[in-house]
Amino acid sequence: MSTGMDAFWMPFTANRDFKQAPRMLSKAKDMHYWTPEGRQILDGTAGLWCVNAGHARPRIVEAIARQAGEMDFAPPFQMGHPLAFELAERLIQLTPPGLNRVFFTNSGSESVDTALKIALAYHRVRGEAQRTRLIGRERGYHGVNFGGTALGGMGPNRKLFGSQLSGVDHLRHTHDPARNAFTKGQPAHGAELADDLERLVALHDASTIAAVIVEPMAGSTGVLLPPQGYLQRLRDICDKHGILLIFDEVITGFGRVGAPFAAQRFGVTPDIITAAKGVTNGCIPMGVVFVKQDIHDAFMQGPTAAIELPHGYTYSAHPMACAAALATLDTYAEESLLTRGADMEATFANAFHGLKGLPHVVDIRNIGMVAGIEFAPRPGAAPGRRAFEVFLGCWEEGVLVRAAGDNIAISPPLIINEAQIDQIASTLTKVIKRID
Ligand code: PXG
Ligand code: PLP
Repeated sequence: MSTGMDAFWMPFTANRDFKQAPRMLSKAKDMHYWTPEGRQILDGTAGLWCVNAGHARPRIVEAIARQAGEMDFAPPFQMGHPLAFELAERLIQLTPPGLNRVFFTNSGSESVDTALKIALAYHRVRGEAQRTRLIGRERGYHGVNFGGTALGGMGPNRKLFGSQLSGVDHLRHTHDPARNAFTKGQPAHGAELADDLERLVALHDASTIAAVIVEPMAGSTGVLLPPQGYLQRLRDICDKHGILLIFDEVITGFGRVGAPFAAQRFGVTPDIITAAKGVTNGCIPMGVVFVKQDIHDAFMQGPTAAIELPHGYTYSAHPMACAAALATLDTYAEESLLTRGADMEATFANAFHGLKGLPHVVDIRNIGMVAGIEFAPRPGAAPGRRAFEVFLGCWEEGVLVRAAGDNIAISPPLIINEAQIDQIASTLTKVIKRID
């Protein structure tokens, strides 16, 4: 018999387990969700790393409603609408110097594939068409489209999908608990792992390599911080060999690590930044690719009647998303949310590093308003079971956290107060103590 839940094939979900014991959300405001039965849940994940200003903020709600009545849609190809231009100008006030050209998409995955295509095309329009190789990193997540799947570094996300792109290589990941466990902020050890890029250059020759894409802080694989000096070393090697450096800031963008972008927090400027999620506070899908002006300008040659970049989406710069994003940026500015993660970092770090010593906890990591807690896998069980049980236990106790492999990630809306941080930490403590 149908349960009424059969038709929806849920994304990244254990469909059969979920449909046996659904976890449903039906309302949200500020720091909280509510279940259909009316149970209140504290949001420790900003939805899925995206609701950085908290839920249903009035300015954003009003902007979307107003825009829906004003103009629902405008074709983005060979036509324009004012909000798209206004939003691009506003966004480049937040980016590192030079990253002042903006391409709109509808998701992080689309931003990643767009950035990879721009990198390939950039080399080609400059007469270096042989630069086609793309480099990612183990334990990276770059979304689920073909480019992002190929460049990503999570085995289970790749193995079902064949050979994907050719000419892709990966740097080793930087997670090294043997040397760095329980570090607050950036770990001391591991900058030398950036030299993997020199090895790939030696192997393939720099003239074949188009770009390197990394998350400045890996989010989905458990909050992995860049070792001190690592990102700068990658930057230096890219510069030396004419390779573009792409930071995937889909999670780290818009305040998560205590600055508007991780590039600013870590003091390293890439050539391209991909973003999504927080640009609209999660409430309307939108992605963004920020490109250095000289990359953009390399395309602006030849006949002016020619389309310089044959790429774009039906919903690029969708008017509703632009309206939501402008109101989101206003809300971030009014409440200084894009730097609040830095102001609250010590409080946040102390709350979660306080879990050190609890059973099975083998590492704790933090920066800005994000923390990762790593558990030893249960011997003989599938990986990630303990973290998943902690997630379930917290859900039962009214707190939403996210399980990522053997890790729990905490990434609340940036409006969270101290009592709510304590509630997440004390709920985790209670739940961790009772799992085996
Ligand atoms: N790049 C990065 C760095 C991301 O974190 C994407 C690209 C893809 O974005 P879209 O909007 O296409 O989903 C992401 C998305 C998790 C989790 O469990 C993280 C993401 C998505 C789903 C789950 O941490 N990040
Ligand atoms: N498939 C077909 C048949 C289409 O006509 C289009 C867009 O017009 C697409 C895919 C791409 O859709 P989108 O622009 O929303 O990514």
